[in-house]
Amino acid sequence: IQLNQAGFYPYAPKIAVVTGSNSGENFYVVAGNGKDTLFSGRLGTEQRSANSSTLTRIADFSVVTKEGQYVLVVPGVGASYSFAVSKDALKKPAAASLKGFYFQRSNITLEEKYAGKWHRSAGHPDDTVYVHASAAGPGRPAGTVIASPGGWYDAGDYNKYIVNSGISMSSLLSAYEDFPAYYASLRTAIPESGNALPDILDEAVYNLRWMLTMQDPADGGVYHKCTNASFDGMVMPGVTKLPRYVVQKSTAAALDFAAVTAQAARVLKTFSPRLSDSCLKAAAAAWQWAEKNPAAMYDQNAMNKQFQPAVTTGAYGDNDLKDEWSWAAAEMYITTKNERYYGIFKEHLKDNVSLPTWRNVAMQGYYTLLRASGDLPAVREDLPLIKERVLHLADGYVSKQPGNAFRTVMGQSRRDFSWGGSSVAANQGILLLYAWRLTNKQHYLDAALSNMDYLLGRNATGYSFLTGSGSKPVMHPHHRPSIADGIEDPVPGLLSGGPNPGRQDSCYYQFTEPETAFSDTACSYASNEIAINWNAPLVYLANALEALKKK
Ligand code: 9MR
Repeated sequence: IQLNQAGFYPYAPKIAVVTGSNSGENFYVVAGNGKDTLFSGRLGTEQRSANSSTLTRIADFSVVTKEGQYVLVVPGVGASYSFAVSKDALKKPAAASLKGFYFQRSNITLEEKYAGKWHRSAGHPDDTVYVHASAAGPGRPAGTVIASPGGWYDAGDYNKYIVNSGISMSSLLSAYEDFPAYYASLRTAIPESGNALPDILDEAVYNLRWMLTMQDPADGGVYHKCTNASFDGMVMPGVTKLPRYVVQKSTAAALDFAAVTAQAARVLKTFSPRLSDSCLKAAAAAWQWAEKNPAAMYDQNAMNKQFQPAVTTGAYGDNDLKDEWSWAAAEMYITTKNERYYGIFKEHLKDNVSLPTWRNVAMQGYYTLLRASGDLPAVREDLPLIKERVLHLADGYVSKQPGNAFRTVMGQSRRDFSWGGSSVAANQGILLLYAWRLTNKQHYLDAALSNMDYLLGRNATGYSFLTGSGSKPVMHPHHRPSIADGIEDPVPGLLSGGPNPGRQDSCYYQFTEPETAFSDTACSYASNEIAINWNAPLVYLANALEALKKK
């Protein structure tokens, strides 16, 4: 019996999915004491999932609004995990997903008072980083030592990648811009919690300061990543002392950097005028570099043929930069109001726009324009088209939801199950929340919540993909600290990638269909790694749902 293991808001849809062939007809929602039956209902008709051979029947108990701790019982099948109906059902996972970023911080000691049993010493200091031969320039020949400290580790590995930091920062800064009042009071027990900035911005600034070190002050270009030559072993952060490099400057890195620093400049303006100012200058310099170097693609294989040492860590290579131009132009425009940037955005309005991923970022710019455009004449004319594209995607999600065997938006296409599919679910949720903002129609909000249910257990694997949340959370993510720290529970608040039939890691998978190809093993980097660009949209989604819940 699969359901959101964290629980349900009193005034929200409540669905459990009974999987497998069974003869059950009725289900009962029973109070935690085992005695009081609050509700009994009939299971829906059996359905075969389009994404696996899983058979499902739906138990809809949305009418239960009384707060409490319950189990759902299906005679002949069994009982579900205990779950809550509570106005605070998602409060903990929402805060935990943001706290997850604190645990990814690279160069500081995670003290026990903030990190609990997962306290650890500082990881890679990155105070001595070599300019890789691929990144050599006039002021900085190969081998020049620079400092590039701080920032979050990307994922289960210990490298720091500008492209992936870009979309992750965008999701966090946008979360703040869309829900400032909510975040003003969200505290996650991080070292900066007492200062004037909301915690979500403190967390973002920690990574922002690292990003700023990745720009070459001589020309404004941005190194693609700060990395080992090859991945560290399964050890705690900072144990290995292998050389660290900044590698080739890339157009994608420059544009993503420009977009993030432009957004940060406006978000931080009142909190921290000097940092805001530095961000604005950095954004302009990166943009100019990109204009002069529009075809500096990051092609790791080609780079390795030319330069030593060979670099084999995450590539984040992308050779279609139309969407990066579109996004960066939108952020630059909204921050500076300089119409030249809007002109570039407008040139890209003819391009396709789709759900955001690290390599497909145009939608992030659409969101920013939707949020900020009210009184900008240049945007007004294009706003209907931007809205229509968002609503078109959202309507597609909502219309296919009833046919989905798990009644989630996630999984309407088999392709949703891919490397980091959990971020597909989270980003679909975000898109639906923008659709809700545009229309005030409740069904978009409910659909967004269905994907939160997916992430926390209502899926064909039965796992909650968020570490530390729910009765059956993933326990063995491909995450070096969680593997090496000797603590049974993985580091909390981290989102596993989820089912990925590509199974590029060749680890052991018990099931291999699109929605079941998941392996809760440390081996499985293709289905069970964690990553900042998956956590960040979860932060947005979970906290937005918290901010918008019916009180
Ligand atoms: O999320 C990335 C996915 O889209 C790619 O298909 C995959 C292979 O290139 O890489 C993923 O990103 C990984 C990165 O390269 C290195 N750090 C861990 C990331 C998550 O697995």
